[in-house]
Amino acid sequence: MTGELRIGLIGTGGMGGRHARNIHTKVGGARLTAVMDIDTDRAQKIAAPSGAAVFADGEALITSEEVDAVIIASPDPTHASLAVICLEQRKPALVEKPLATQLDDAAAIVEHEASLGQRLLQVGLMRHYDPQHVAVKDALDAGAVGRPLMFRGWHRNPPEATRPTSAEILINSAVHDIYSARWLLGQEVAEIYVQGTTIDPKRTDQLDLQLVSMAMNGGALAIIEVNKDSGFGYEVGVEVTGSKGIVSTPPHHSPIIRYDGEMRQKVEPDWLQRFAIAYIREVQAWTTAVAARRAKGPSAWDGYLTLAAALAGAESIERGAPVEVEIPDQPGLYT
Ligand code: ISE
Repeated sequence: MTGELRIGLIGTGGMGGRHARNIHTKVGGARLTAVMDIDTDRAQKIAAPSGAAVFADGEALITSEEVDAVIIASPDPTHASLAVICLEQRKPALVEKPLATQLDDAAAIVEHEASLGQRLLQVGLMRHYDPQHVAVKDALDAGAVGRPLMFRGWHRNPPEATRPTSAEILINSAVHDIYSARWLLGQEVAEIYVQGTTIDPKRTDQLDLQLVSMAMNGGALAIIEVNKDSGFGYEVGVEVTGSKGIVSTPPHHSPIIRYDGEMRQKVEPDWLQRFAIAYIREVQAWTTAVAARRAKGPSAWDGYLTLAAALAGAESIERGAPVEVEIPDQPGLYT
């Protein structure tokens, strides 16, 4: 591919808006040429700095000759059908997580992509690009703590205007931590059990704090605390216990201040701040890989497996018991 990669963006909310800003100002070799959102005023504003065309329809954007590659950052339930159009058009796409909200849709996407024999999709499981997570992965790969035995993750969110259901929390939030556990341990989720608690006992389908316990297929264990409303800000970290030691992400990016009899450290308010660098690195890595026609990074297969575990987790809440996660044969494309 010669010249700049021409990117079409579908969805201009918090995440889409951030990707657009990064492409305008921080990512080299790429330019935003098309934008689509049902909120056309917002789309116009996002498109303006690069003079991108504004589309009223996702399919029209994907099929546009002015678009080489697509970012799908629209609401979760729309991801799967838009990803399918990208595959039909053979257009590379960065699909925000979750890849789909229904497992059958995710399976169909994996099957479709595998049948093309070409990786076109990357899924926005962006912990993969966070310098803190990468440092933990590098330490594990270097054998710094021996054989990984257990993953522990914490994922404390700020409150949202609309309270999600327990299943939505698993599908939208916990997929990140499920990905981190698989990636860092190098094992798949074999069984999952989710327990939770709520501040309002009447809202039994809206667990505020979930404790996700997983048995991995290589014998390691994993636990994740997912808090939908921490009450103090946003915090994500991981710790892996190995046979010879423990490696973990440091607490926060900001300085620790000791003053007036107190020791304080600022907590980031949300993921856009906590993962600011990861989002730039993610889109830069994606555009570079697309331009070189060598897709890397979290794949549709990762999207499928993280969703399978999240949905099994939701089922385990219903059943009050652990649920096995079926791991299908991995298509050769993803090995
Ligand atoms: C959000 O959509 C994200 O992707 C954030 O990384 C995650 O921490 C948050 O829980 C999600 O709602």
